[in-house]
Amino acid sequence: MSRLRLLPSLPVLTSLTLLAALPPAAPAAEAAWQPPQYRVLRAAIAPQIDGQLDDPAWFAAPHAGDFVFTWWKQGPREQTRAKLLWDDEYLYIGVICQDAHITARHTERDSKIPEDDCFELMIAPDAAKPEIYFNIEFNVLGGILDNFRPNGPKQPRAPKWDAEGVKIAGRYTGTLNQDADTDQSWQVEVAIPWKNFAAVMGRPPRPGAAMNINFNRHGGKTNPQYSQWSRADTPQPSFHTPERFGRATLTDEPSPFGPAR
Ligand SMILES: [Ca+2]
Ligand SMILES: [Ca+2]
Repeated sequence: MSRLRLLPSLPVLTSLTLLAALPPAAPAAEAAWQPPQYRVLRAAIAPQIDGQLDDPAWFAAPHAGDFVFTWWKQGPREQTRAKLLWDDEYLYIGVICQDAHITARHTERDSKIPEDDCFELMIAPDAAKPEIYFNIEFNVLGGILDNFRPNGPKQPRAPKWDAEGVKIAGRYTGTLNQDADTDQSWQVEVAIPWKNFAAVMGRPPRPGAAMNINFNRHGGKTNPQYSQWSRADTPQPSFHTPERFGRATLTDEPSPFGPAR
């Protein structure tokens, strides 16, 4: 299989004339900024990775809250519902994306996933080392682009980093790549083995482990909005702002139930 040249997220973002320079956020808004928080429940029964978010563990897990449109200029703000779960082997992501025009064409690893409607997890697995982070982007077809930044956003990413053993499945309600009609949503279910983060964190993680994370979306061809869980602080679109990631804590609270008492 041929391998396409990697395209970092930043040049893709900044090349879009739609998102020209915006003034920085107002000082008052900046002073009030607090990182969003998420308590990651432990999956009592591992979800089946089939793109259906109907597993009992997902049912009982809260979503992370509304996404923000940090660099919004115009167009509908399509929302996202994102959840995390964990167990000894995996970090699980369940996401539903509101989307009137679903774009998804790329399936080859590390291909131009950001051109599609895609969802991105950014994770600094050890909150004590916030500059060391990974980003894993995926679309509804299961296409993945992933990278490792061992020395922060201003230094080069690792030459090659592919998360191994990732399980992913997606579903959608609507049509793909047919923007004359109106779609409803797409959803993806992902399991990422913790062992991929072994360079940064012990394995397996323990309850109470603190991580810095963010979720981001690219909106695809039509209405190509950028949205994210935790608001970046850059005037130009950039998701590589680890100092602005939200906070996640692994809990030992089981989902949906612990043992009967
Ligand atoms: Ca499932
Ligand atoms: Ca879209």
